[in-house]
Amino acid sequence: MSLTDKDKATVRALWGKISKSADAIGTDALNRMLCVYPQTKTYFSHWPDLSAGSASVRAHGKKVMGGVGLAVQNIDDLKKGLLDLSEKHAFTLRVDPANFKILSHCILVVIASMFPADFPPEVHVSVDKFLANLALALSEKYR
Ligand code: HNI
Repeated sequence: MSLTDKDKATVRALWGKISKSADAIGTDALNRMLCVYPQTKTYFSHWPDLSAGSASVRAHGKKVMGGVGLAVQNIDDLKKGLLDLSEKHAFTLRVDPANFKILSHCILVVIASMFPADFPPEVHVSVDKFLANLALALSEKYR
């Protein structure tokens, strides 16, 4: 499960190609999470509008992808790099960590659909491992 040097190089290279579209990826991934897994809406009941592409969804998509960018920067030590974010989700936001896998999956689907030419199976496997490790690192403070 741990990332090899090849996985890390693959994720960094892909991020270099897609990070300029991070806001759009984040918005689409959140739209999908809220639509396909409506139980996740409970965490955002304070937003004025949870519908697809709303200002709240766009603003939050940007924040989430900022977190993914932080993870790429800290790919050599995700647990350390995401510790503050993990603490916030565990103790302030109280998000069930099962949801990290759900959003990670949505991000994977969006990257695959927006960048099909950059997403052959060998990239898919490295990105899947990266997102699984990101979800695990976000869960760190829960234990
Ligand atoms: Ni998450 C806030 C990153 C998954 C619910 N989240 C943030 C912030 C970042 C972030 C960054 C802003 C923190 C701050 O203000 O200091 N979240 C991430 C990342 C993932 C993730 C990188 C996984 C890929 N968050 C989730 C999931 C849920 C979630 C799966 C719930 C289903 N996050 C929240 C909520 C907030 C939040 C709720 C506060 C939002 C607000 O508007 O109040």
